[in-house]
Amino acid sequence: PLPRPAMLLHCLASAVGQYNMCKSLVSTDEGSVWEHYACQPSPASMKDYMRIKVDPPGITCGNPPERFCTLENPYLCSDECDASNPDLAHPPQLMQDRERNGLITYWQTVTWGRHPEPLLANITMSWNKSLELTDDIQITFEYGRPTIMVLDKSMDHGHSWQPFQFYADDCQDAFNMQPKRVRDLSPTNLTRVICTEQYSRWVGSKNDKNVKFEVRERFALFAGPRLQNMDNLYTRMESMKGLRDFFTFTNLRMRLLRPALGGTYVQRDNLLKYFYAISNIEVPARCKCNLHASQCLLTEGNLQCQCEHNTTGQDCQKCKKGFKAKSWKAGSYLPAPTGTPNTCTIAGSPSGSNCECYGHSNRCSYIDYLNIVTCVSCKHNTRGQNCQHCRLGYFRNASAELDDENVCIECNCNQLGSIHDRCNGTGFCQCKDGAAGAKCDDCLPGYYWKQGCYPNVCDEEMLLCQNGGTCHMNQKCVCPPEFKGVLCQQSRCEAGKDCNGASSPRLSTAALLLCTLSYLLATLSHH
Ligand SMILES: *[C@@H]1O[C@H](CO)[C@@H](O)[C@H](O)[C@H]1NC(C)=O
Ligand SMILES: *[C@@H]1O[C@H](CO)[C@@H](O)[C@H](O)[C@H]1NC(C)=O
Ligand SMILES: *[C@@H]1O[C@H](CO)[C@@H](O)[C@H](O)[C@H]1NC(C)=O
Ligand SMILES: *[C@@H]1O[C@H](CO)[C@@H](O)[C@H](O)[C@H]1NC(C)=O
Ligand SMILES: *[C@@H]1O[C@H](CO)[C@@H](O)[C@H](O)[C@H]1NC(C)=O
Ligand SMILES: *[C@@H]1O[C@H](CO)[C@@H](O)[C@H](O)[C@H]1NC(C)=O
Ligand SMILES: [Ca+2]
Repeated sequence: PLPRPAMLLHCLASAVGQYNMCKSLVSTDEGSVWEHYACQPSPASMKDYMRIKVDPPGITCGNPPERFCTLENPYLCSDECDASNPDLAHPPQLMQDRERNGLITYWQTVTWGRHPEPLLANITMSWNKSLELTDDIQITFEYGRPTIMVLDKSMDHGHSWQPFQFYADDCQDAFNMQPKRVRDLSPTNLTRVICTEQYSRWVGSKNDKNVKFEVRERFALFAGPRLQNMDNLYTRMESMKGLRDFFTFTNLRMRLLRPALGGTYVQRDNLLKYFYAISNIEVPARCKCNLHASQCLLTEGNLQCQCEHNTTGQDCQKCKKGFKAKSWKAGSYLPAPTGTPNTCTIAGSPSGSNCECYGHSNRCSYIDYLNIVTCVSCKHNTRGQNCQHCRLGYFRNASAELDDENVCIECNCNQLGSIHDRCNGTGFCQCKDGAAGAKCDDCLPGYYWKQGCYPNVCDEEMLLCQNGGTCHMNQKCVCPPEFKGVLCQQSRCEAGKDCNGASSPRLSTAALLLCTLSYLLATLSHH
């Protein structure tokens, strides 16, 4: 064991600036307390976790068995690929196996028998997890590297893809791009997608088998040639737009567009020497955990960050339930060497000067004349200094916590039946006279609904229509011709009143007689 001071030094050296610890117990005057730091998992060989798919179907050699030869030995076509014989098969998984005893194992395609049709193959690698490159991607080709290929990446599980790097023995000819090397890049354009000729020219199949995507050389632009100044890189990761994303991916895809040709043109008389063969794909990367985890483990077949700081999600990309006092934030590499954890804090915990918005706002503003800090633009139908109330017209969802997006439910009061669109704490609206129900969309007994509740005009019990009238939908009595009135209670012709002629001609004749008679009487008495 190391002597104590040396051990301490050793621990410090490995802890500082590595972001490999999420927390540690430190002793203070008030006793031991946890300190929290920005943290990230260590780099790992991600080929162990990748799922490989090759396209098109039938591109892998050996079904049916076929012979092939090599560029360096073009007239000795005695090698055989046979999918049904384990010793002669070259299935895709040999691109990610762990080779033992120096025995090289490789995936191999069919030969270019269909020339001049291009020999195309896609290799798609999926992780179902956001990863961040930590060193060069390295693809090892046996029997020569392709003369044209593209490396693509996806950051959204294969929904969208973008080129990562182009490779060709002649960039201008293949992609109409100027050939570049990573060393042509400067800190300002290091995320530029380039075409490189470095890995595609014929140098003999044994001399250089590797095609690289240069991560180290790009890091070195900030961290120095031996990556001795990683702090500077991490500082740039925080400040330079797109830098972190450039190294982030969930899937990679190699599009092999033309095989090795041996430094010359395609020789049609011997197409059995043209094919692709890959013995290894190295993808050194770490799980992207947004600086909230130092471990990333395989759970149920998928990589999963072991989230700290009260975060959760595959990439620790959100706050745990009940810890949404503030909006989620990724941890930060700054300030070096331990960074800022940006911990999710418990909802409802006293926060001092720290303004809580329960995750419904990510902006606070200081109101000078009230001397308070208040949340701005509360979302999810909340309102209040801490977005802790529901907006008018909404009520609190009793089964949701204050930091839940569903915390406020619309009152949904019936516009015609209710006085206004607000409701009480359990969602009951305030009803107009005669209206009923939580939303005021019903009527009390004795009322009928017609764009609101109105008292019944007639019914079958208390407000019976009379004289043979019938009650129509509680709204009116339909009366026989001789009667009128709300309940048909009134005869159309009562004594002493003028009767409507049309309805009863016999009566009106009598009335006329009566009138004539009284006129005569009046005339007689006058004389
Ligand atoms: C390879 O992938 C690209 C992009 O999805 C697609 O256009 C192309 O057809 C694929 N090639 C093969 C051989 O499957
Ligand atoms: C991808 O990972 C997520 C989260 O771990 C999981 O729910 C999902 O089933 C995985 N998908 C596949 C295809 O494995
Ligand atoms: C990157 O910038 C450097 C210097 O600013 C320039 O010389 C170089 O051509 C640029 N590279 C690319 C690929 O644009
Ligand atoms: C997460 O929440 C638990 C429970 O309240 C608490 O004990 C722990 O200290 C929190 N972790 C951090 C990093 O704040
Ligand atoms: C109330 O909140 C719970 C928990 O989030 C949610 O499942 C439910 O849908 C919410 N109710 C309404 C009516 O939104
Ligand atoms: C809301 O109003 C209903 C009906 O008047 C009542 O039963 C309920 O208790 C009220 N809820 C609250 C929280 O006041
Ligand atoms: Ca292998």
